[in-house]
Amino acid sequence: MDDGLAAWASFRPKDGFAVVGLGGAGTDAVHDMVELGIPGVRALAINTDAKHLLSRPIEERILVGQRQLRGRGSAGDRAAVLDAASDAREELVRRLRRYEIVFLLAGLGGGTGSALLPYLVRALRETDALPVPIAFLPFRVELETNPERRENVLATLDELEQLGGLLLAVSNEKLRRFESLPLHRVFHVRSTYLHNLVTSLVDMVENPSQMNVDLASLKEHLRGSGVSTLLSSQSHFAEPERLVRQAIEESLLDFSLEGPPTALVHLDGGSNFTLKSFDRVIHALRGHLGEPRKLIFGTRLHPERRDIVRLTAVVGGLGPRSVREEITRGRVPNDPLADLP
Ligand SMILES: Nc1nc2c(ncn2[C@@H]2O[C@H](COP(=O)(O)OP(=O)(O)OP(=O)(O)O)[C@@H](O)[C@H]2O)c(=O)[nH]1
Ligand SMILES: [Mg+2]
Repeated sequence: MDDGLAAWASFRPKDGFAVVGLGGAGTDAVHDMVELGIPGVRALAINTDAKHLLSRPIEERILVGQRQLRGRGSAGDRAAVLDAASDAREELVRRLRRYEIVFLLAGLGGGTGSALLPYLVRALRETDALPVPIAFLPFRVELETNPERRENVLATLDELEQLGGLLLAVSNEKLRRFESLPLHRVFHVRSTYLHNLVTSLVDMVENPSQMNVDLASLKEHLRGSGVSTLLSSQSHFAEPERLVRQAIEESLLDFSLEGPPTALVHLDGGSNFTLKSFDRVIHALRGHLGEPRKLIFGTRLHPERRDIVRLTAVVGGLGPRSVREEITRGRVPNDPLADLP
């Protein structure tokens, strides 16, 4: 080992990944991910609601706005949260800047997550850490019945749009196909997608595998991805077309492509997953998405998966319309009870 490499190995310049829940929904998602297991990833939660923080055992928990909000949450008051965040700025940046990639998760519509998401993206852009904002778009019924919530969502999207760069958007509305599950199980589906994403990215750079990607390439790719959606699916290795079609149909955001997308693809396969199987998945993806502007991929073999392949992908370059339409489109069906005699 040469001296430079030995020095790097004994003193890693930065920690790898952190997942940070902002506000109630973000914290719940991080808590689910911790329960699913995220070895090597630091978990943090930041909230104005002390009771909620105390109820979620996460490694690092930070209460902001004690002076302004007294640990009671913000009741949708973005301005009060921004005021609190500016007091806590130095502390928050100091805690987060040590990571290479910082996933910031928030449900839009409340005060805390909606205010902190663009605030922390902007603050971390001044450091070497790469912020990856993940916004949960509320159910349409929430937007239609609560104008303040809607305004908070739009204000947050405006700010994120002005900041440009990567924004991973997932829509609660797309979870409706699980509507007969208890509510916490429905949100858990979204947490599982996010868990697949984070563990796939960690695998890509941290665990030597058949095809891995270096950290600099991963960060550069994510930086250039713009508005993005998350895909995840699994199927038999002999059905690559089904794997890809299902991933697109079950994407957590309805999207239309306005040009060639970017794609980050990770495949977890079993002992039967061959180079040929890999090629067939990439071929199917190109068939559905067109020729990506940029594509990076990683794979990992888990003998216990046997014949089942899991695809996890971030498709980027969607343009802001995909998110705006999700917020503005359609109305919820009329109250079914209203038609009763
Ligand atoms: N996973 C999850 N999502 C939720 C929950 N409650 C609300 N959401 C979604 O997340 C959005 C934001 O709500 P919260 O996360 O509670 O808001 P907050 O960021 O804590 O903001 P304030 O409570 O207003 O300070 C809502 O519009 C819902 O779509 C929850 O308990 N769990
Ligand atoms: Mg809250």
